Amino acid sequence: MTTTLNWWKGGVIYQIYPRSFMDANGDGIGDLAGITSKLDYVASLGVDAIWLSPIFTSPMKDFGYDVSDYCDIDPMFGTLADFKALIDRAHELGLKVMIDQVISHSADSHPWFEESRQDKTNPKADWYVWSDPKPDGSPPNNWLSIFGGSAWKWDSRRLQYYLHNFLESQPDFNFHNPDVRKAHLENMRFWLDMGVDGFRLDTVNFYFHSEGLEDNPPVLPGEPKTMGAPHDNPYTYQRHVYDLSRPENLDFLKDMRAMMDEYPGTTTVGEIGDDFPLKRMAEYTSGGDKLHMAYTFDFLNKPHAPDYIRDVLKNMQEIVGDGWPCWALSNHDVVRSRTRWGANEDGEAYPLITLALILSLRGSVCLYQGEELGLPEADVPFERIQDPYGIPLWPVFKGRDGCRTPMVWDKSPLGGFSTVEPWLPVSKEQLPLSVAEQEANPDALLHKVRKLIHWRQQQPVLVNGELSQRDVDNAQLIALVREYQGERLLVVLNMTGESQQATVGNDIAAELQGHGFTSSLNGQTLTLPAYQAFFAKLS
Ligand code: TEU
Ligand code: CA
Repeated sequence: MTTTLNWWKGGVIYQIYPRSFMDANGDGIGDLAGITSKLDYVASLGVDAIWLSPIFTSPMKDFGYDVSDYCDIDPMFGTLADFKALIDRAHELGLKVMIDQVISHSADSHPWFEESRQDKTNPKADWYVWSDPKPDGSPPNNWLSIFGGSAWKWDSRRLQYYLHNFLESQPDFNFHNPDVRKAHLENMRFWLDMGVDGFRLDTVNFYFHSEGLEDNPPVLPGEPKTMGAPHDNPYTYQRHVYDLSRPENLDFLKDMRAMMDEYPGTTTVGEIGDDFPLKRMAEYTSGGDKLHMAYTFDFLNKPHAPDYIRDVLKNMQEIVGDGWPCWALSNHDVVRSRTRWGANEDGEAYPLITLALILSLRGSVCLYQGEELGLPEADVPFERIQDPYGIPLWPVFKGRDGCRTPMVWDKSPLGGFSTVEPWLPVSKEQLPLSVAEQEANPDALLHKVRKLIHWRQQQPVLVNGELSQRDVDNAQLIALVREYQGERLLVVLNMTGESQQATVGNDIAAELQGHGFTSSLNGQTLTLPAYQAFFAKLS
């Protein structure tokens, strides 16, 4: 575990989805006291920080990504005192605490929006994005909501439309208004003063819209649809030129960074969904005066073919420059990686080699709760679906509930998560992979993940180093060179189910041990059994 101010650089962040981590008060929904009770477990993984998905007061239409009070805890999760207790315990264990700021939009029940929608002249009239209809009554332009339909919702009081990039109940703020920007920064300061160590910034490139409200152009035939949304979603048919990633955002991020810098050792990681995500990541994380890190959907929605991985890394090297990525294979929005990437792979070995991949890249890493157990996506029956994104698109897109089911702590029917039937069903298929089962089995994945993370944290070159790719004579293998303060380290990964061989060159100085993978090197010929990795110091 690093204790420097730059702990986040190359750090491992464990993402907790609070509703589904641990229920301490027996109402079927996870809470802060539950999280605190499991922090020893999280710390035992060797991670640097936790990121909590939203815990703030909310009508929970989007399960907390719709905030109605930015400076309080939702009673469902506990109180401010519970949160202080959580921070204290985390800090005792050497864990940093990051919280999720959802400032691009609020809940429609936020008092600011309730005031804003009253009329066109109230003090908050300009805090959200309002527009008159076209003469024929239709919405001002062709902007779409990611969650379906037009991004504009008619308000019968103001006789105007308001903008919502997500649910109708998530109106978008007007960031062109300086009071809005100031209010959000003040709210963030509230949490910094309380002792949080950083923020995950929801939809960080959605803050500003173009005030001209121009129509977005279509994605032309043959052009890639690179937006981080399922491809059956018409949102991906547009180039998002005017509704997001506007140039004004850079100045706001600079203001935010200036505030963060008043709190040494704190950090930010932005979520970027964009037509050109890496370009945006470069823009937002370079120069040390905006975001600290950002993540894109590169490994969150695509297949894992070696060519694809090489391409992402090549683009990253060429485009991102001194910016700093945060890699994730899974989170609360996408199908769990074991299922999405590894459906036909070995369910035990595959999660470990994919983790080894992101732990070997230049950047930081997010590990989503349950990934350390190799959990597959849960199959949630239609009657139990909660996600408002999943219901209209069912069954082609089943929404995000399958990765949000309760954490499995033991193999009892409710997984040790709660004493009552939880808000989403516990996955029976996941029970044999519970924490208790794996703790008791020395060969289980959980122990291997722990070993790998602890080992990686002891390798300054893997934590901090620059990255280049090495050509080897076997296209099935991913071969990387990391370099830091004159030291060079070679990483070769076999993500396939078959043994692979390659010639690795004559500059290997010493093979590294202790990570838990096996391989054999004979002269310059490396043999990697299925799903194994090789790490060596180069001369
Ligand atoms: O996600 C933004 C976002 O782009 C996602 O909607 C993504 O495209 C989709 O989930 C992929 O399936 C953030 C949060 O992570 C998400 O949980 C929220 O619902 C959303 O913002 C609105 O706040
Ligand atoms: Ca509870």
